[in-house]
Amino acid sequence: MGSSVRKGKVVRQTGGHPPAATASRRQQERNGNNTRRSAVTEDYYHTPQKTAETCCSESRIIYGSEKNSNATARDLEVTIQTLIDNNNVMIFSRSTCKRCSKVKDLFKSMNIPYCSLELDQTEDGQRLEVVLLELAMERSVPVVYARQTKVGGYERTVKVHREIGFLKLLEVNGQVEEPSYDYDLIVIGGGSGGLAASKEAAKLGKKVLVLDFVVPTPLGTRWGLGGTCVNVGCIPKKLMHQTALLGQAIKDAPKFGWQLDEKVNHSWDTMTEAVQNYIGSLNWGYRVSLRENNVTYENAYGEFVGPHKIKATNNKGVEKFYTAERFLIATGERPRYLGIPGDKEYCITSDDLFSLAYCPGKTLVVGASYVALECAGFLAGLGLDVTVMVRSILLRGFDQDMANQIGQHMEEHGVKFIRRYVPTKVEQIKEGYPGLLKVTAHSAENSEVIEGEYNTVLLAIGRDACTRKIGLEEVGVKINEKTGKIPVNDGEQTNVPYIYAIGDVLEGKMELTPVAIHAGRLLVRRLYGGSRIKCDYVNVPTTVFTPLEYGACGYSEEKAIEKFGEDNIEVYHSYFWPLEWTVPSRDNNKCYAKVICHIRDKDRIVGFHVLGPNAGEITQGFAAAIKCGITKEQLDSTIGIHPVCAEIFTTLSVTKRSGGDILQSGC
Ligand code: FAD
Ligand code: NA7
Repeated sequence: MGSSVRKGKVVRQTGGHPPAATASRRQQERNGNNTRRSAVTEDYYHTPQKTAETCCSESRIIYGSEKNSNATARDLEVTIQTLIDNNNVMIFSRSTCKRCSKVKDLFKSMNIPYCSLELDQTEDGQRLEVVLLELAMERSVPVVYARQTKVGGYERTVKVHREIGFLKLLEVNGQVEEPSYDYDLIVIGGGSGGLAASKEAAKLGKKVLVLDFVVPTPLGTRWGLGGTCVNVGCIPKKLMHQTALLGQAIKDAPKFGWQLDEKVNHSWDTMTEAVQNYIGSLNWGYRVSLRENNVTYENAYGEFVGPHKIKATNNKGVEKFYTAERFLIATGERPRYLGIPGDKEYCITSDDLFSLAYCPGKTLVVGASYVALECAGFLAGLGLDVTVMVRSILLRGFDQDMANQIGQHMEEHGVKFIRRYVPTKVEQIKEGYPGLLKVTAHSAENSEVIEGEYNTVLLAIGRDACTRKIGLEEVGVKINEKTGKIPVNDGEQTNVPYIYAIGDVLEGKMELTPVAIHAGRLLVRRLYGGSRIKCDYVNVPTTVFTPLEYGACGYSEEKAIEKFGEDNIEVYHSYFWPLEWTVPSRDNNKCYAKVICHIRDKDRIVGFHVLGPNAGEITQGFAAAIKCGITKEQLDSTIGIHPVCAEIFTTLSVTKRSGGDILQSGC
């Protein structure tokens, strides 16, 4: 389980002696000389533990990126030369060629690591082969290089093996070079996923480096270690949601006998200071825990500069270079901007909101997904004048029945909605904290134009994966060019086998903190702990912290219909009235419970949805039951807890299809 990396170049004595650092290397280690270390690790070798196939795919993908598919002959030459330069033994091969297989078997039998490129499985492989054969002056594959020198084809390789021996050929001063990296694992991004994975890897005895760097927002906001969730996501969001809930509780309190003699006011400054202080303690805690787990942390921006090699640039512009056997991309996402005049100059995003030095005042929230509605919800809950500008629908991707009920509830509680409009211009009318902004917006349906004045404009129109400026093209990691997201296999491995990705950068996965953490830990346990357990991205529960909270797990009604067919699903539903809401006469028939059952699969519950207080707390437990495959019958036979909101799920009897009455008037 121990670390397989040595600092810098390491050699193995011929004759199978254990690894030993060279004298100069040992000296470097004693001196802690980083500059020397990066110079030494200019050399790059594949690890001997890896199979030849792994090496082969690495090389293949180095070449086969989309960027190179229109490669010129010169590009192809560079690709070939890079592979030769970067590998102690490089075999150009075809997967179907028997002589190629024999050559690879020969190296395997000698336990000599090699890298092979399977030209028949490589994009542009045919063209590559033509250029290679010309360069090497050979007639066919295999073509073998050792220590950057051509050995030749099959016959010549066998001859060298018999007459000289490859161990001899690869020997330097009586020693055979072995691959060496600065780290076993370098994690780029110290957010939810990256921190969890790095600590887990270190616990399993690996040498780990985490790079975390926050590029400031256009308005200059930056924050500490921990990523989005801690600094500008889940944590401050939930605390501000709680602030709004307390405001509601204060309104309810007189009905329960509390005599609030003075007018109750809210202080934005006190709230943000308290929230930021708590975040500061978490930032500190993360640093301590990295240190305690022997994870090296650098506050530096990571960027691939070559195979197995990364550049780390700190905020003073100082660059360092590190190598690792494996890499984990966990760089997350950042808010998107509209690309209209005035957006970056005058608008804020969620990255700015939670530490805003002044109360935002009258606010326009642009966007209609959960970040937008949550922010709009708590700002309104603080008593601010809030408008949401919606391009199309609310909460795209979520159950629309639930989304519309959330919108209706927000509207009834003072949030204004401008539907089917998109902003086209933001101008400053008055400077200040907050100042005054004029927003021009166009109808998404016709040519109508509207204008409005707001103190603050909050953009929540989606987030872009941080993948376009981290040198992925240098190592051939493919991204979805449209979304910037990274496709991975079911083991979170990118198309470059030594590079993995987790969290919000992943294509087609839920962007949630526990997902990033879970995937990161499981990945590391598979890589270093002998585990085979993969992350199950199905039935991940989630909660939207709008004023009326929404918890969900499994399929939305629309998706269930699409997947199983309308006739094959049964939807059971009901409104409910939380006991706590009865005395203050709050919203009867706003809280709502719904389960979606797959009729042909024993009425298995495939969708769970709840609107009401503590929706997240409710959903968490039911998510475990859904993971275990709970059926409607089992749910019905579960005895409820009285008087709580969640008990409604044990008594759902009205199907949506029946149109039966679901209104509630008491407990
Ligand atoms: P992040 O946590 O984003 O971490 C990535 C880190 O990498 C960042 O620190 C970034 O600065 C750094 N980085 C980027 N590029 C580089 C580089 N080249 N070199 C070094 N460092 C780099 N999820 C929930 O589960 N529940 C919620 O209630 C919830 N609420 C949210 C509310 C908001 C407003 C937002 C924006 C998100 C919310 N999320 C929530 C989502 C959650 O925050 C993310 O899913 C989670 O943080 C993703 O973790 P990650 O490790 O992929 O990335
Ligand atoms: P989402 O889920 O990507 O939603 C973006 C929202 O913004 C959605 O309502 C979009 O409307 C709207 N949008 C997108 N572009 C525009 C423009 N140009 N003008 C107006 N409205 C626009 O983003 P979120 O920020 O809520 O959440 C992203 C992730 O962050 C989430 O998964 C969490 O992990 C955290 P549309 O429906 O496309 O018409």
